[in-house]
Amino acid sequence: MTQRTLVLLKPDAVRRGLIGEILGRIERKAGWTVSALELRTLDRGTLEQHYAEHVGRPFYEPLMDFMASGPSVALVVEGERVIEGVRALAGPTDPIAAAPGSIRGDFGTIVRENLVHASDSAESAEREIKIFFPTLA
Ligand code: RTP
Ligand code: MG
Repeated sequence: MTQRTLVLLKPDAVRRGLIGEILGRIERKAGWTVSALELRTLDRGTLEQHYAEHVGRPFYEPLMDFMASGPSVALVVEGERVIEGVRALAGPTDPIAAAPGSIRGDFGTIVRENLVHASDSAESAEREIKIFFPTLA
């Protein structure tokens, strides 16, 4: 089942020089293709759309500040079961609970600064791809 997903390498990943490390893990999965990619500091409007589901949660404002604190890399990845697959590569939200071998498990300690975002369903993926790459078909 070929799918596409929206992935963000968050500002902590970019600051720490982990773009290549994380992109490499995604790229090396058989048959997966990076089909769009951009480095950009995300503005408030973009982040409000992206994190609309979390409005009102206690972590919302600190999350928005963190996500606007420096450049992120946004990318679209296409391939076999890529939605579930990138989330498996990332590991659970809390990096301390994430197994070694996963991106968050290998590099993270703080829940907010957990290095990556990956769409959680086909519906989220289509919604999020439109936010970051509005010209993509
Ligand atoms: P993401 O959407 O970024 O892939 O992460 P996720 O599905 O694993 O986590 P989600 O529940 O959607 O939360 C979005 C992001 O908010 C930050 N967060 N901080 N308690 C906290 O301080 C807290 N909880 C969540 C994380 O950056 C999380 O990825
Ligand atoms: Mg999420």
